[in-house]
Amino acid sequence: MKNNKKQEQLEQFKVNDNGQPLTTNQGVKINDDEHSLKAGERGPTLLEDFHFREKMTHFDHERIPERIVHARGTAAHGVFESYDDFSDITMANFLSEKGKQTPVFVRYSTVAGSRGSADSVRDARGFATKFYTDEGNYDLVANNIPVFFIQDAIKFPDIIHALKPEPHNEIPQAQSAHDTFWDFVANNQESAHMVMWAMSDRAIPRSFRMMEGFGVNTFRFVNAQGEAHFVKFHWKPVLGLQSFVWDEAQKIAGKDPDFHRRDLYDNIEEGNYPQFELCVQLIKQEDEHAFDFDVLDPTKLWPEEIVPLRKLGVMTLNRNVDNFFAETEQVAFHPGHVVRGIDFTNDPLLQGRLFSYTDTQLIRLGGPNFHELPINRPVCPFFNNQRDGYSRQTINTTRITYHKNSMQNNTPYEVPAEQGGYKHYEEKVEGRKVRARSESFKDHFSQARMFWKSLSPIEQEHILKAFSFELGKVESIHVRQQVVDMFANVSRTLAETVAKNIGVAPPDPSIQPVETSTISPALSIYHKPVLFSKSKKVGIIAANNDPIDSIKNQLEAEGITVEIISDKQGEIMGQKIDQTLDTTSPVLYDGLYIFSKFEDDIANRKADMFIDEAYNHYKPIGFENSGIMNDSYSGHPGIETNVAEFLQALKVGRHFDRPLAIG
Ligand code: HDE
Repeated sequence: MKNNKKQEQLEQFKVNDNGQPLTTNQGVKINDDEHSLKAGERGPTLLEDFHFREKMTHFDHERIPERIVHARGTAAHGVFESYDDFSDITMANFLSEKGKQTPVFVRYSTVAGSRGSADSVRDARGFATKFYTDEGNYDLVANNIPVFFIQDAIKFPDIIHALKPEPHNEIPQAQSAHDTFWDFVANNQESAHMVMWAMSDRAIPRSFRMMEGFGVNTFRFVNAQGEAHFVKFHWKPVLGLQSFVWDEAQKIAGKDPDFHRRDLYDNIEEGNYPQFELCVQLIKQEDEHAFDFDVLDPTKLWPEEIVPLRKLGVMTLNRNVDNFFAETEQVAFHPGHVVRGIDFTNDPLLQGRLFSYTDTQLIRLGGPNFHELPINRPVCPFFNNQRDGYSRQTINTTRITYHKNSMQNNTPYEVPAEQGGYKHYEEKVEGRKVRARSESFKDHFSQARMFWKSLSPIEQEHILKAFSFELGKVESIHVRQQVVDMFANVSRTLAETVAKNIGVAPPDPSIQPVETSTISPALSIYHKPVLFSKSKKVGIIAANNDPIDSIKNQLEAEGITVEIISDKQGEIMGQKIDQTLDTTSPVLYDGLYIFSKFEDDIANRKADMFIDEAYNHYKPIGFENSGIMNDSYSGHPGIETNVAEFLQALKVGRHFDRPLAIG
């Protein structure tokens, strides 16, 4: 990495205690860490035992409040490289030059679950990026779904209360399949569009490396001439989009609750660096009212076919954190952390977010000095008259703590806009003070229907199943009915099929879908499939003496991560067995390669289960010898008998046209 300013800065804070003596926090060497100080061997512990008190007090205070939303997350360092000089649209310095590199830190998350919840749940994913630019920190605090449940920030506590586990018994964890969430949906119909996304395959991504990111809110780009554009931000994964199937996602939650965290960590360690292209959609100021959606409405997206994407650069995540707490947990993002050239709009969700993020850091990180934590520090110098407060680290050495002054020649000084000072875009604003919502925000169903119509049949089927699953868990029959009636505005097929599956009346014939002619093929995850096998994971199931060498080598030569699975641990033909049929599960692999039968019948039954499950989840299965292969699968899509075809099937990913699959 050319630009490693952030890495250099973090180095100063790193401590390696390997080989060092044990001391107290005051630096006093400790001669016994096994026994508290007692009055006699069987006597009471003494208050003067400063070492015991310090150790226990620190332990008692190890936890900080988890994030109220997005508590479960994982993060990595990387670098962003600008494709060009984009000064025609923004003054943002990190976009001012072809090849300019800026260090970044990205935290991925789920929204609803608590810090220890499973990775693979059905939920939106957070995708927050901190750019440590030469002109200050810029945070792009994004999600993997381009729209949101609500239009006004004042409703955020309501949607989150409804989504989180129910208050009487704190059940269910990290799931929307319960009464209060769906009651909120039915009675707050602005949620329709995002609910369609949340029920789609987008909400169960295969990997953080294989999902898109969206800034959701509408921001502004401003160039040096003061010309502005409305802007929406997108991250496009180089690996394209991949998702779990729902049965698999639920099983992974038990078999490996850290699945996404592990996938990101392991791939970065392996050198399979995830990459994402940063793109923007731009709308000219004068075209603010030229579309059939309001550009300020966060429940609407701008179809790519209508407002094309412009590529700005590429981000590569190439370094894992050294310490989860210090970096991933203490990082503080804020959509209000912007740099020159990026500004806000009146999007009423964004306006409220601008308050919430600082407010939440104050309680979570314990005071106003969280910007001094190593992970949050800008890489450029920063000076102002803010002083003191909890955990202040800076030692300010001057007497001047106010502006204006003469004793320090009126420094730190204000910087004129022409010389790099941040100046807000001078938007003209007028209006009465009202608690109201614009008429232009009141169409809740057109884009929900556009999304539905833009998807492939298999994606639509997954949405039907997801609605049926979620509503099938809702106990209040009237809530089920309200939801079914609501989604008849989006699709009669959707509402009628779900009604049948969950045992409520079909929606009233008077409720008909809103007509919309817009279709956006780009919304389908199968629109532009990326075929790849590098960094996918294959399990080879083999018994004693199976000649696995050549297959293993061929797969590894393609950059595939291979694990050897057998009935017990040890070695096969000199190759280490990584897992047994008990320590792993087919849901943790992108494909299986099967060798011969085991001597033990129970092992064969377990191996059959592996095959069945991989079959049901549409995954490629290769085999050398049909010994334990369920014959009825032979010749089905993605069931292959040689490595070359298996590799091709692995590149494709899922084989949804399997006649017997029940995933
Ligand atoms: Fe957030 N959101 N949010 N949000 N959000 C937080 O800030 C909030 C919204 C997003 O990895 C909190 O530091 C309000 C949209 C991400 O650390 C909190 C509203 C989008 C993360 C907060 C929204 C997001 C957060 C909790 C509606 C997609 C995790 C902890 C007005 C663009 C960042 C924290 C990380 C976190 C408030 C809606 C993305 C409470 C009030 C829309 C990725 O401040």
